[in-house]
Amino acid sequence: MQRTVKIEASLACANLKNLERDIKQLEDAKIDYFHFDIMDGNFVPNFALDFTILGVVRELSRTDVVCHMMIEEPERYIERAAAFGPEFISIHLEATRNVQRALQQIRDAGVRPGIVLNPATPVSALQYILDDIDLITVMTVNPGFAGQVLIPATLRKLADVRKLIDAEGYTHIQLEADGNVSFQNIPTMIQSGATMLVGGTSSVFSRGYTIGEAVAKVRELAGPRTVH
Ligand code: S6P
Ligand code: MG
Repeated sequence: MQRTVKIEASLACANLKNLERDIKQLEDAKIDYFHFDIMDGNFVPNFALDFTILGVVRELSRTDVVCHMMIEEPERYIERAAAFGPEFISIHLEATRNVQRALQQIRDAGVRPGIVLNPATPVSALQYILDDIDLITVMTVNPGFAGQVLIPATLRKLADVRKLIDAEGYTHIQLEADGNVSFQNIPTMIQSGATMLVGGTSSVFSRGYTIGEAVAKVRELAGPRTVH
């Protein structure tokens, strides 16, 4: 079996002064998704992109978007996010009390639901929501900031989530790694079963590479992987 790996560009790491140029270069590099971080200064101690910028991005490009909501009670903003037509909206398991209800809200809005786990959240938390999601994100750093160092235990966690997905037969669910997806970490992330990689300052927007060169390098490292 071959798993095709999709590559995302984390737009929070783009040069906002030259957003149009970066988007064009990402399109030329045939990036699979734009990863769009929304923060509330509460669930995480920071702010990132917002719906105004998402509107600009959607005007500039038809590239599919993964909307990563790092906000408390994300159900308050699901309709707003869905109005921009992203492919996925992913919410944090730690941020809502009624997880299935929030995921259903995403589905009802015509968007594919994703769940995100912070590094310390156990994999077992996924067991009863596999029917409700199309995407699982393992945060490989604590959310809130770009440019952090990967937490090593999260690589084991990726592999544990992969085992769960395969054992339960939910092979349509994508497995995303978010945080310090560096050229160095990519091979292990792929070996651990990731199918979507969020490229930020440590790969797609890495200094010393053009966007085109960086995406090509990520793609080469990620490759289509044959699973036996
Ligand atoms: C982190 C956020 C991420 C970052 C991305 C940055 O809170 O959800 O999507 O933007 O991980 O990448 P890097 O390579 O700087 O860690
Ligand atoms: Mg993110």
